[in-house]
Amino acid sequence: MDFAKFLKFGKKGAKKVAPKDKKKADSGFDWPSGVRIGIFGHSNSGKTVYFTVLNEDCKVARDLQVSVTDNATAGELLANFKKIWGISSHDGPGTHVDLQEERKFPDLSQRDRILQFTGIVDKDLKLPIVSYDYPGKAVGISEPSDYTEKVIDFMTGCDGLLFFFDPKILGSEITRQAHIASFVSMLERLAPLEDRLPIPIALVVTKADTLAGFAGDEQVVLIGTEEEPVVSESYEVFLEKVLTSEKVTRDTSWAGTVREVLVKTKDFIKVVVGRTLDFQIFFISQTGEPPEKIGAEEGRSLYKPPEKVRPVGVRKPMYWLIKAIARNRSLGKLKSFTRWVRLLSVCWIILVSLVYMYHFWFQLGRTTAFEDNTLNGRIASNCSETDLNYITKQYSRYSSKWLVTRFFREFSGKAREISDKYSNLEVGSRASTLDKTIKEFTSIVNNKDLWPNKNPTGDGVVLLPRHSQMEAGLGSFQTSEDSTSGLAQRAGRALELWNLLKACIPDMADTVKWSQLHQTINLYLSTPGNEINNEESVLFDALLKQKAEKEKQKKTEEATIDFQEIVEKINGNPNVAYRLDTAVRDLKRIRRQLDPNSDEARKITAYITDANWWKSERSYKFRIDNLPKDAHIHVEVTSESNTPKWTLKDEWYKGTEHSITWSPGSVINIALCLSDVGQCNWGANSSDYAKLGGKYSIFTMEGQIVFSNTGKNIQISFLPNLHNRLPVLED
Ligand SMILES: Nc1nc2c(ncn2[C@@H]2O[C@H](COP(=O)(O)OP(=O)(O)OP(=O)(O)O)[C@@H](O)[C@H]2O)c(=O)[nH]1
Ligand SMILES: [Mg+2]
Repeated sequence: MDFAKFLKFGKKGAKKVAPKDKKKADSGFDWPSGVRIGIFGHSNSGKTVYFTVLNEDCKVARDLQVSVTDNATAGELLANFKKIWGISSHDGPGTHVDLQEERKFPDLSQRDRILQFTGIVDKDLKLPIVSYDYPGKAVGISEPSDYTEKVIDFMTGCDGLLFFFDPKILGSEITRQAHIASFVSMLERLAPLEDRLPIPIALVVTKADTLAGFAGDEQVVLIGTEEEPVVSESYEVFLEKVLTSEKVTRDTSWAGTVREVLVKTKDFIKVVVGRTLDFQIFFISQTGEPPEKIGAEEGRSLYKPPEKVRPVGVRKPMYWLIKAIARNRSLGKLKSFTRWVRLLSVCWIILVSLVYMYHFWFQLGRTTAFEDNTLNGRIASNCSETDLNYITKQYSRYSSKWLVTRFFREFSGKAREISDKYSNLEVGSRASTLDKTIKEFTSIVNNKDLWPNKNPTGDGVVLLPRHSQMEAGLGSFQTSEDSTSGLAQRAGRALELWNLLKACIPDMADTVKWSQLHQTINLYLSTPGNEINNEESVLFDALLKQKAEKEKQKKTEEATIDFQEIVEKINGNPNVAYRLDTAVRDLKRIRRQLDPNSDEARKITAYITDANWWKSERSYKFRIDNLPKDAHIHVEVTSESNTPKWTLKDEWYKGTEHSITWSPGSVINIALCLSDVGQCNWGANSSDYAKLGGKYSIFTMEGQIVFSNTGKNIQISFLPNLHNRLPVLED
């Protein structure tokens, strides 16, 4: 992007046109590109002489140099120079001689001329300048000419203006008013009344050599640097301050002249002061000395240039104007830049606001509104799974939106947390639904009256609505859950046990079926990774118990007297070692005497199989029901010959559930720590210690354990109860 062009955008009025485009103004006049300097002066005000003398004066100056860039301008200036200085040239064969002839001022301009030159200020600031000399009567209000429109067009597109004022009209009230009025009306085209004047403007009083008290260079610039602020004041303040300045009061005659000029140009000064800081008043003389009057023609006297033309102050107005224009341009660029920055800032604020509004009102607002509408005044835990699922999805969708993940990351994170919480509630609610269904199953198992009846006309059982409902409840977890999820697996286990129970009911005497149920429960308990919760353990216990009751019922119908005695002896002995070892040994001996295909032999085999289950290394789940206040325990299982190393680095508290891996003969070491966690060194420095030994030490862990040194005790339950799982001999 062209940065310069970018900055120029936004200039006002005539200045809005970039230099390149200034060639062709709206009115259709063609003007060359460059910094446009307008000299607004009526006929005889000294414009043509000014351009000529300025060109000569700049040739030896340092502060301002002009270098004419086109031949037409150079030719015009040379011709006028020769006239004023009285030089003519004679070209003979091989010779070129300058001759002195009579000096005279150029005639009043009859046609216009565009003047182009490069202005070099203080040797470093170089600007292409375009100026314009024209017949002065074109700007007279009363005498419009062919050039009037063109001159106005040039002036209104100028970068700086000099108002040439001929002091000879000071005495003529009407002419003076007319001249000032035409300049003021031109200024109003530049900037409507009251508006800031956008370009530097100077009043140049020409022919100052004719003014009383004018003594030369010191009086050229009226407003000294220290008085510059007065141009922002009202006319009255301006007048008073200028007239009381040391520079003016130094010479009373000069003070009088200045007062007269300022008073008589009041209408012009009033228009300018207060509207621009770029205002100055110059007094210049192109000739230096008053020219000698040689005659008169219509409306003016005729003069002859003095013998020595010594211009006074002619460079000053041009120097001041070029500098002010350059300063304004850099300020203008800065202003454009500021304007752009402001515009961009506003756009940015609007854009950011829109993004925020879209996010907060639409994206977030819609999500929270969905939540509010769905909850409808209820607390989340009272909502249905469908509702919870709906809210979870809304928050999850919101958290992954493009805008949210990029610009509102914190909101995205929070929404994900909320979504997870609703999702957990949903899972929690499903888990509690499943728990309720399993409890229903347990209560059916515990009350035989609630069992399904045997189908009188065929196989299987007749389900009551309660059974079908429970069965469908369990089945729903199989279809709606991920089959690997804990809930789906728990429901699957319960459903399988329900089916096994249904298979048992038609023939209560079928011990194989009951054994299958028993084995299945044991398999569930011993499979690592199975998450058996409390409700499920209770169900297992209930099912194991039911089997024993069925056996008792069969006793009167089928058992032989001897076998019945053995059954009572074995099942009636609560000693673990007896049930798992002694009874097995005795039964094996009895079985040898029986017919291997007999019912009794089959029952004994089933007992031995159940008893053997305890012989392998297995994982057992338990819950710590009670501990002394603030206490925790460490548990380590070792072989009989080893002492615990307490390297598990895990402490267990009241109410928590854990598992240990145990095989017959293993020692269970329990360290009880009554005080701070850190001091016990993971059990090595415990408050008390219990070593549970013996072949079936795990059974001694069930129930109350008393610590001998401190007298404290703890309470542990296995899930499900170990004693209930001891093998039972069917009768
Ligand atoms: N006293 C005095 N008279 C001057 C000076 N410069 C010019 N004049 C007189 O003013 C007359 C007009 O000067 P010009 O430069 O031709 O005036 P102009 O503004 O070009 O007039 P138009 O071409 O009609 O617009 C000259 O003929 C001189 O008589 C000056 O420095 N001092
Ligand atoms: Mg002229």
